[in-house]
Amino acid sequence: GSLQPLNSDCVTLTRFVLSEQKRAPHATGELTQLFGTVGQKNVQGEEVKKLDILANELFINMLSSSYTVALLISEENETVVEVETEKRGKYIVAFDPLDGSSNIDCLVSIGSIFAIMKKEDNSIPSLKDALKPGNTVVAAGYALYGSATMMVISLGTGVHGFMLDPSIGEFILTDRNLRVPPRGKIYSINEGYTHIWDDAIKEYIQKKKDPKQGKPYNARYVGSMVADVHRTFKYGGIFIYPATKESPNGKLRLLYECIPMAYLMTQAGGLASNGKISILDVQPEELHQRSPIFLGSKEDVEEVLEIIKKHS
Ligand code: AHM
Ligand code: MG
Repeated sequence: GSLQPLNSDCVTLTRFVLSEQKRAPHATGELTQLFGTVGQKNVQGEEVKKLDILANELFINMLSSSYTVALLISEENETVVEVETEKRGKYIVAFDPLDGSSNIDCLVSIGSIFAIMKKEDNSIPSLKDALKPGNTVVAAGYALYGSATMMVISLGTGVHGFMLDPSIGEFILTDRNLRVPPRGKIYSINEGYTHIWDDAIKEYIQKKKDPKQGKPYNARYVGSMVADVHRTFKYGGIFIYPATKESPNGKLRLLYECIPMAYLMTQAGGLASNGKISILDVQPEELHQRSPIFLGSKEDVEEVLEIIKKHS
């Protein structure tokens, strides 16, 4: 067969972040340097580790040695991880190194999620620096390990998607300025918990299935937040992980699951609420705090919020 001509001008992730840096008037290059660490691989395979532990070690090692980070918050670490003084930079990174743990063993899509914040002063990094609301995020993103590997990021100027080309080991810009459709036809929630939902959630999901109230929505639920949120970006609709009678704050974690996704969804023209206020306005009080989340197409989220208001 004929060889595909080599594209000598494709926008790699590194190239994209560099050009974003040029657009920022006071940029020092440190954030760019931080992104530079994501493309590099370093799996030495000394011993077989659980994939999520391995992913966590990779995140911590690569971020700490980027000389850009002061403090790390990981789903896998009970307390904050302080970067040693000599390697310390000005950013704070909250991440879930490998989300969707129940899908690892059966090879269903999983992902990594992160948010980047800036440390305001030169004080020794501490817990209070970690408890920052979503409206202080400077960049966020996720990697989805699906039928292809994709990175979706925002540095505050829209949401952009990059597909990994394994033949050259680069993430190539494939989805510039991703916008979530204003309304979708999909609801995504774990319906096995119907018996412990609030009446508002029951009413909303019932409505989405009732042909008398419009064309019924499709149900889609992978059980990996990154996959469910990525589908919502591409096709529209709503992703819900509500509070229930058993877990009054839902399941998903505010700092490294809800906030990064809320930041991205807002940047893409959608909404992300905890049922009362924007996820980005919630003041975190604990490192591993949970939050209910309603995220997706603007009109779909508004619709469920109306029903919640009516029931409250
Ligand atoms: P994890 O951090 O243990 O992987 O849990 C988070 C995952 C999310 O990816 C997903 O949205 C949710 O848990 C699914 O939970 P459930 O199985 O209760 O529906
Ligand atoms: Mg998780």
